[in-house]
Amino acid sequence: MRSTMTAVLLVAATLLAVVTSRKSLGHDPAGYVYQHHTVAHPYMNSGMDIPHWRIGGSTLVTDSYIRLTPDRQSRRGYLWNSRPYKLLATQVPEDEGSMSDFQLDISFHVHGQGVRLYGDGFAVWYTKESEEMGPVFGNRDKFTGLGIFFDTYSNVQQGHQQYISVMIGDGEQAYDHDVDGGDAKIAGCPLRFRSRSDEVPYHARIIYQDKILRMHLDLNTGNWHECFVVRRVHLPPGYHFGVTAATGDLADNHDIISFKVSEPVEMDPEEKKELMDRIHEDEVLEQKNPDQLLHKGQDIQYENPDAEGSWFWVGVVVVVLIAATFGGLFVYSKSQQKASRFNF
Ligand SMILES: [Ca+2]
Repeated sequence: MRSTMTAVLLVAATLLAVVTSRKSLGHDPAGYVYQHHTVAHPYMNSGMDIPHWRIGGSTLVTDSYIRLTPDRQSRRGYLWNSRPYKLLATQVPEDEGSMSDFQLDISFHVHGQGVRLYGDGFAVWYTKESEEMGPVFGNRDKFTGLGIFFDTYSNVQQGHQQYISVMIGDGEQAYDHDVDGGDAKIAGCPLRFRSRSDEVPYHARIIYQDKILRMHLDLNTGNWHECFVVRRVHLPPGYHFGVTAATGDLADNHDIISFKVSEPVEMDPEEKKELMDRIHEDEVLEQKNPDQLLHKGQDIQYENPDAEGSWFWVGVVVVVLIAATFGGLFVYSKSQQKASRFNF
């Protein structure tokens, strides 16, 4: 099992990212919505339960959102779909594409009182295991399947560099928080998905179709921005959808407004052609470097305030280096002058 999953991981390939944005196609899925795997307002239509979903930890359901963690330290909360995806053969006709294809639309709102201090983030799951609390954004470690991490705190940089990353777990590989996932990540993007408390929710669309996994976000700009595309991803039917969140020393409200699973629709011809061209380019690159089966995509660099900050520090370093070089040359020429005085 281990060797099979490792082989699957090794051939998962992240396409080189391009900065694309598509006009918003709306936030409602265009395909058939699987109600048993969907949670949307009103959440509780009978008693205190959400049909087909389980909550745990700090999760609190209100009329307008499902709060996985409040803006308080050291909390963990989950929302898990109790029904495995498409495990029942009668649920979906066999001719509806691959048995485990899906589109997942999530509306979320990450916010809190902290202006400079907030964390840790939330994660979206499609995994074999479910309802087990643990250290990976509130979920257990060493999961089997898909994890997408909306990380508000960079442990590597010790600062608030918001980053979304994806990992395919084999049940043995750990998620290392100290390095924000490290080499276990197969793709990601530096999008700022946290918003103010008075802002409306943001939207993520994750599509798994024909072994290609892609994610777009609409941060209320009216456009969908690509976060990543990974091909050769193998996710079987029968796993569970879930979303979890955690706070530690730093805290935030992690709210889920809706979580909708639907049948992915055919891509529009233009989008499909662009994707096929990128896959072709990727295959050509792969043939040139047959030893490097896993090549990570370059992150998309969006304009954001952090980028300005980074360029400022790059500028400072360049100025210091130039000053040090000229300073060094000056000292060197002076010492040469001194030496020459004593040499003749
Ligand atoms: Ca982190």
